Amino acid sequence: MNYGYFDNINREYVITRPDTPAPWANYLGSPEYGAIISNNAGGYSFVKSGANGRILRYQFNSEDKPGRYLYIRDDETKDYWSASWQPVGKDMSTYKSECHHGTAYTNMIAEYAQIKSEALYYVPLNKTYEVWRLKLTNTSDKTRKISAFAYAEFTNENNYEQDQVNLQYTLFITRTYFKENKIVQTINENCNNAVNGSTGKERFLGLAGASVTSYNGDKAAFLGRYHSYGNPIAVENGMCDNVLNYNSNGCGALHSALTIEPGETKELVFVLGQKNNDDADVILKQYEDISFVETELQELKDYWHSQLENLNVTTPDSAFNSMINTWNAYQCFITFIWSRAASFIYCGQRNGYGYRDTVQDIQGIIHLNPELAAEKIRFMISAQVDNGGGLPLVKYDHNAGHEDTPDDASYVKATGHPAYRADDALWLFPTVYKYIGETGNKAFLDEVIPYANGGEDTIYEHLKRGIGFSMERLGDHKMPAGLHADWNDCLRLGKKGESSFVAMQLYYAMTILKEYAEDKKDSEYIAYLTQIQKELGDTIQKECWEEDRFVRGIKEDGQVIGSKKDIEANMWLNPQSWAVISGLATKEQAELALESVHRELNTPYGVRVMAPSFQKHAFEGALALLFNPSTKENGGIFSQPQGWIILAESLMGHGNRAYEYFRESSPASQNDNADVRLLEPYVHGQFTESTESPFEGRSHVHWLTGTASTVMVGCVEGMLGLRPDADGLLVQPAIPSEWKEITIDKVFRGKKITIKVENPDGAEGGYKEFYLNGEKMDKNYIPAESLKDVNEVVLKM
Ligand code: IFM
Repeated sequence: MNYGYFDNINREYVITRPDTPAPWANYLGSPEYGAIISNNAGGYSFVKSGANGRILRYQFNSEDKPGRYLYIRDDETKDYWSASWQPVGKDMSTYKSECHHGTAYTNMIAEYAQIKSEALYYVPLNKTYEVWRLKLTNTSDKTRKISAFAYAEFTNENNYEQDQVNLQYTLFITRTYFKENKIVQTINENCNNAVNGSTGKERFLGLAGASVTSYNGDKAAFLGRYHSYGNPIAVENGMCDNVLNYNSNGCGALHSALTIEPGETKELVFVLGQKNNDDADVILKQYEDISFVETELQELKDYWHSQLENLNVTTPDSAFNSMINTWNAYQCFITFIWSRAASFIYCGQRNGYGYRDTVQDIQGIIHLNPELAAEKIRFMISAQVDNGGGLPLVKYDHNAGHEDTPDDASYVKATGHPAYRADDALWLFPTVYKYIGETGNKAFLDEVIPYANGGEDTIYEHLKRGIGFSMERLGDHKMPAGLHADWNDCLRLGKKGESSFVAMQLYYAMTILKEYAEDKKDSEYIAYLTQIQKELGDTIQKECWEEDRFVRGIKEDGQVIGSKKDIEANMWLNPQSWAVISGLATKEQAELALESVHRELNTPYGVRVMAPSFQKHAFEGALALLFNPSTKENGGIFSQPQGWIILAESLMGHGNRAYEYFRESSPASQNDNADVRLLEPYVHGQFTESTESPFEGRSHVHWLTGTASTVMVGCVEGMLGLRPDADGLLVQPAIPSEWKEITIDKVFRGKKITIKVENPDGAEGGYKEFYLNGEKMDKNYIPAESLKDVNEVVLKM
């Protein structure tokens, strides 16, 4: 069963049935002013921090309520409904609706009782307030008396936990006022610096384009006793009773009574934000000319669509196209901007960026906006400690050069991160490599960036210290020590335990840095890297290769983890994919390991992170045991590694396998399986339940996941084979045999390239001929200096 479709032209996902199996969300604004909205208008807003700047209340782990509600009432029949299907929830046989989730806007179109409504929600570009535009059209042939109500449930305190639980305090600190055309809510209004230096706050919900007929600033007065969001007494009565809150829960509720002639459309603009009265007036004034909304909407679309323009692919699979051209790309931007700040699962409590998550997130947008990526790379490098390790959590108020580190009790107390993780800084290597490849900006390596705790160095030297960090912390077998954890937060091998995954990351980092060292003719360092990489490679081969797989690691006490002999967890995904990505595996090992993955870990919904799940034979430190079998790190289909296995298969020229894995795990490919998957068919989640779960195929933790970037990289560098390096672009697709032709439009260093891949014989990798602007090339490589402004490339497979 499906609940909607991809509109690729408008870059929208259109929900045609509102009773989706979960709230299907969209992101508006940015964490400066962030808003999350579901297809039933559930959601919340905040200023700067999901946890400390919450202005709209939302009940987590509940029923997608409350939200930005717009109610419509026929004042003659007294029937009422909402512009989103919920909260009133009219019978779907008479209530028709479409929710258009677009790039940073959501538009809900509904028709009921011969009134067509359009509720458009957005945060104007670079602004810190939100707009709800309600359009009402009378599609009947008689004059209609219609009441429109807007309802916003303000928190009583910006800290969302305080708002939810510290009621003996928070219920008594707010008031609402009706001022002209708006409800103004004050918090601690007498407080201006008088107590603890704190200042009061003001929020508002205002109306432009019509006059306010009645209002409420008190939640209980608007909803009524024993009523709820689905049947507020004010809407039932067709009139608010103008009660404001004092020592109770506040809200903004505005009612406007309208007369709409046949065929006529009336528009109202509600604006919400955390602003004082004067600023709110200035903001509202702009919307007196209602066409301003269209201007702002166009601005938003132009901005976002321009962000997505650098790559456009046309393949025979529209799910692949929708994901790569719009939705996966858009999700990459959302994870890049929002990190793990706020969703319907993340309540916003994190006070910083996870190091590895953020450095990984950057990878997803490099091909679309490399300079935006570069800014964040610089920022993350400034969070590298002078010992070469990354700060596990980079605080939102990170002050490069002046930070404490995991060696300081103060850092541990402030962040809850007790120690360094083995992998954090190693993610910098592929990320920097991708940026330099996309731009050709080798001078990036010479930029000087501070260390988190003082001192500064060029990026090149920062990278050297990254290698040094691992090399100074080797375990007994001379592989990098596991420290607190590696990519897998649930795997505690012990401080001196060793992770094969990190060893492979380090091996790969050395390859990347050697390329830069060669460019810089840093001969002493090249010799050093060559030697340590050889030793590391030999060690991994000796300690970690077992017949047809690489093991997952070695515990501090010498126990091998992920051995074929183990009863549980005897096959792990990441060491197999990374053995290929890192270039460590021989061809024979790569083929064997990838085949083992397919045989032992593949399921109809993607590849399990390991199997069998821990149940009775977990080792001490296998925290995955905390989860039910086939869930998350305990044998679930962790989504992030799907990107790595797609990449690994592609690097081996296995287009059919790469595509098989893409289809199994891609949200768009499961558009018709929404009742099983539950999550939005346009975004990746964190994981999918696998075979031992009674709910195999159900996915969880929407939107904010590193999966966006890894799958993007797996598809773009892997399947499409677009692999830039400092000097040009390698084109090496690995596509399913059934794709006879694909076209890729890419902007590369400001030049347009159209790549036509012709595959008449049904190959899945490799190429026979390669042409650049009609000239046959001896390799499938485009030297950057040969590019014209507009280029035609043909690759015959
Ligand atoms: O790698 C981690 C990530 O940093 C946070 N979510 C879970 C992943 C796997 O443990």
